[in-house]
Amino acid sequence: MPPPLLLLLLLLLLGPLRAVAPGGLAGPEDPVQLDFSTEQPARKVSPAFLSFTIDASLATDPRFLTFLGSPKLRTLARGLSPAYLRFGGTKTDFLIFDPKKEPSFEERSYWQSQLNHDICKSGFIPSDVEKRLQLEWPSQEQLLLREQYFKRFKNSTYSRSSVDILYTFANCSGLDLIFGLNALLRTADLQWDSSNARLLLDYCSSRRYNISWELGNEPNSFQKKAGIFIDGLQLGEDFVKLHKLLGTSAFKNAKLYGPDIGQPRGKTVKMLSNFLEAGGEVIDSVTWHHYYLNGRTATKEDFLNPDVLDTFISPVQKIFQVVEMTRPHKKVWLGETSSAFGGGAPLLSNTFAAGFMIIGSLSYSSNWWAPLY
Ligand SMILES: *[C@@H]1O[C@H](CO)[C@@H](O)[C@H](O)[C@H]1NC(C)=O
Ligand SMILES: *[C@@H]1O[C@H](CO)[C@@H](O)[C@H](O)[C@H]1NC(C)=O
Ligand SMILES: CC(=O)N[C@H]1CO[C@H](CO)[C@@H](O)[C@@H]1O
Repeated sequence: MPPPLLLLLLLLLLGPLRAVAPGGLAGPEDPVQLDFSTEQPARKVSPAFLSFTIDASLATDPRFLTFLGSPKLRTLARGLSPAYLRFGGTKTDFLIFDPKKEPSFEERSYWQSQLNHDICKSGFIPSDVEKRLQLEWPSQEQLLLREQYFKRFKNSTYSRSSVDILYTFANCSGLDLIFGLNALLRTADLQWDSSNARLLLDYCSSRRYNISWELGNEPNSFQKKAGIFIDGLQLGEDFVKLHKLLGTSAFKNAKLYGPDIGQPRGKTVKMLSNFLEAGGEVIDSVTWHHYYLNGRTATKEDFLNPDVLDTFISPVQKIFQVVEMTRPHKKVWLGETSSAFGGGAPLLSNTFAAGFMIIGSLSYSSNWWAPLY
């Protein structure tokens, strides 16, 4: 049985095929009768297809990670289980693990509220702390959006406590955590510097956490984001290095996904192909990202335009072409997607209008069992 949400999407998917529009094309005001056939699913996808990402920028100020203790949020997240929870995004490559860092006051309140309780059933942070964080969130959100807009990212450190809060959220919600490691930590000769990853792996194995891994986010735009150019061959070698490191840790059997590249255009195609030559063997799925529109300029008409919906098809074909040539039969995952990049299009990405894009990706990806998050 697919989870209810998935089933709902499958039902919606059948809709357009059976739409009855008497007298030709319906105008915007004309009622259209939809007839759903629920006897046979049109296609089947992985039960974890509808997975999702928590943007790593949430850890920029770790006080806000305590939102993940909300029982309401956990209940909602549990509704998506079985699913992957990916912790990733641009900030992945600007986060540094500091095992000596002390938890913030808010994080300490979070842990105190969990004392003597079953960790998954315990209460949230005290309501005055929660209210203050909620009041402060809009200005934090503006700060994060500004960082994105100007492509000027600062390094932030995260503590053991931050890792614990994230893992607890995943585990208590029945989600499998995929953690994106910082790929911009580099030695003088531009090789990946694995020392910080090693610290994190040591900590996570001491806690017996079960985590899958990624390395870097949209490495095709490292130049733009950080002024460092890393080519596909180098990145492939970096993944091999990470795979070796996992092999000597408690994460011997952990999954590794990558390279989380953006749209397969121009040099990015070459990068993917070189990456797969050099490192394709050590990854469990090839991941790429898709966005339909730019959130700052997208209009309602764009969201409803079938030509915009169809722009998903050609990058999918391109990705499969490259994978087929370099690592045939490797699984391909849509590793991150949404209607519009740059924080989404206000009043559109978070409304019903964006549903058509989700359904579009679903109907097209379902041929390949590609999880969507
Ligand atoms: C982040 O830290 C790394 C490692 O110390 C350093 O190489 C990099 O330049 C820093 N990036 C920024 C934006 O400060
Ligand atoms: C770890 O999680 C994966 C799913 O991501 C699961 O298949 C595996 O059985 C788990 N391993 C352990 C030791 O619990
Ligand atoms: C490491 C850890 O805390 N794992 C727990 C995740 O949740 C399951 C139950 O859903 C526990 O059995 C594990 O011990």
